[in-house]
Order: sequence, then C-alpha cells, then structure tokens
Amino acid sequence: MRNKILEILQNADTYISGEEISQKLGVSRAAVWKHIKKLKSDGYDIASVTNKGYKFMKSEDMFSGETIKEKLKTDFMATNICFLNMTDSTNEEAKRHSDMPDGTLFVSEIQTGGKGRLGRNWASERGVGVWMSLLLKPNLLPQEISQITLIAGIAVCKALGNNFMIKWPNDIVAETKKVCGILTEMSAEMERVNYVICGIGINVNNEKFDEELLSKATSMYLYTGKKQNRAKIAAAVMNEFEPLYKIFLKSGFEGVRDIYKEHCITLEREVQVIYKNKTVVGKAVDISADGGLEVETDQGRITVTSGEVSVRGVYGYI
Ligand code: BT5
Repeated sequence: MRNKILEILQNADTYISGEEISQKLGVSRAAVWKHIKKLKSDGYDIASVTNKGYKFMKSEDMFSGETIKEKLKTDFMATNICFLNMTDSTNEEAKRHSDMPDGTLFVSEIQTGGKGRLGRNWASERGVGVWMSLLLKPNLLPQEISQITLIAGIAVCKALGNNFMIKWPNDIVAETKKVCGILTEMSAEMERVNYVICGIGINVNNEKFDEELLSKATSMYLYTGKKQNRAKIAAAVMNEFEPLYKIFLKSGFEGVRDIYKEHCITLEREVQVIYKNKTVVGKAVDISADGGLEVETDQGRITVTSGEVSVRGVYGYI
C-alpha cells in the first residue's frame, strides 16, 4: 500500500488530496495519512498543505526513471525505463516483461530477493544502491552471451571513475572490496538467443554492511567519503555501455578486449583458480580473444572461460 501511495504521489504533477488517494486505492483517509507519515519518516520529502493535499517534492538528487532519462545520451539503451519502488529482483522483473523492447531498463529502489550468481544473495537495501537490469535482444549465439557481462563490467568501471577496477570476470572492486556485481541471464534455444538480461548492482550510498559482508563489500560513499547522485550513475553506466555494446556486436569481444585489459586488476597477479574441481595456482597473464583469463601455471598456460571458475588472489580477495 505504501508503495502504491508513493507511486501516485511521484506521478502527480501537483497536489493531490488525501480523499483522491483514498478513493483510488479503496482505503480510508486515515490510512493514507498514516502511510504518508511513515514515508516522511523514511526520508521522502512530501509536502502537505491544508485543503490542497500532498505533493512529492522532486529534488536534484531524486532517483527516478525521469531523472535517469534526463542524463542519457544513448540511442536505445534505457530510453524505455520501468522504475519500481520495490521488487523481488530486477532480473526477475525483466524476465516477467521480456516482451518489452530491446534496451528496456528495469530499476528498483529496493530488491527483496536480489540475486547473485549460483543462487547466492545480493544485498539490495532501499534507497542506497543502483539495482538495475537491462533487457537486450542481440542477434548472437548463446555461447557469446557471457561476454556481455564483461562489457557491462567495463561500462561500470568507466562510469565510476579511476579508483574502480574489474576483478575478472565481472566484479567491480575498490582496492580489495566489491562495489558492484553483475549477473547476466538469458533465454535461449540451441542456436538462438531469445533475450538477455544483464543485471547490475552498484553499492552507491550505503553507510554500512551486515557483519558477513563487512570484510568484502564497500560502497562508493564508504570508499570516497562522498554521497553520489544515483540517477547520474545509472545514466553514466548506460552512456558507457551502449558504444561498447555496439562495438561488440560488430567486432566481437576482440573489439573491446584492450579496454577491458586496461581496467582489469587481475592481470599480472598471482591467482588461485578453482577450475573443474581442481585448484590451480599461477600468474594471470592475459585476457583471450573471447574474454577468458589466461593463467601461466607450472604445467603451462591455461585459459579459463568466464562462468566456470572463481578466482582469488593468493594473498586476498583480489
Ligand atoms: C554477483 O554475484 O556479484 C552478481 C550480483 C548482481 C546483482 C544485481 S542487482 C540488479 C540485478 N537484480 C538481481 O537480482 N541481481 C542483479 P556473485 O558473484 O555470486 O556475488 C554474490 C556474493 O557477493 C554474495 O555471496 C556475497 O558474498 C556478496 N554480496 C552480496 N551482496 C553484496 C553487496 N551488496 N555488495 C558486495 N558484495 C555483496
């Protein structure tokens, strides 16, 4: 109910009376008033004026479909945005609406069931992160899709700035802690991809993390000491993503490989690769033409393809 009230307020251009909201939702005016009081205490700036009603105060820092769109320089990416106050997972939301156009972006203020890879959880608190999923419909083979994750990684890195690097294949880290994770899923047949969902979770203004994440997670705020405008960040990722994606569709991963390497912190490090149930230790020396990690081991060079392994620096998380 609270989310429905928030949606009505955010979509209204002017004051809307408690009476009108209560009629729209079929609840009492007292209930509307109670929910609005709670929204205010959650930090939403809602003006209330006698005889006029309530108005959502839009600010520079507001995070919404509109404020993201204002900052876009893309041809098709995110030109259609579904902005939600709450969902289980933006990846799931995109799946439920996979008939929407190529490039549709699903964004949510909070995810109640944010997902990582292999059934892991992704912590997605309200109001602090960019939790978003891009629906894409490329003309590619199923085996090429994991490379989209790598491209999203470059886009996030470029959008966040110099201090952020990619830990192969697709974590974005600030020094030794994770700031962003990417989860790409697809619906495909043997030779044909129906659609791809590229989910990106960026910890932006988080002030704290739960005990179990403390040692491995950070946010842009915790790392830089500055609160950031989330709409600007979401738009910047889209603005960086689109040109890279276009190069990729034309020339394959090869076309963006050097840019990926520039941003990859894993290269030139000793790594421990958990690979086909074996642990191999070696030095990460290169990224292959299709995005694999080339590791020099005592037994020679091996190429590990994304999705198969987890890589840990021998001396820590990176
Ligand atoms: C990932 O998985 O890193 C992919 C995360 C993708 C999240 C986005 S948010 C929008 C879209 N909708 C979704 O439901 N998902 C996507 P993985 O590499 O498996 O990492 C998961 C692990 O990271 C967890 O097991 C935790 O240890 C850690 N973790 C969980 N939440 C985190 C957070 N907010 N920040 C940093 N680390 C986190």
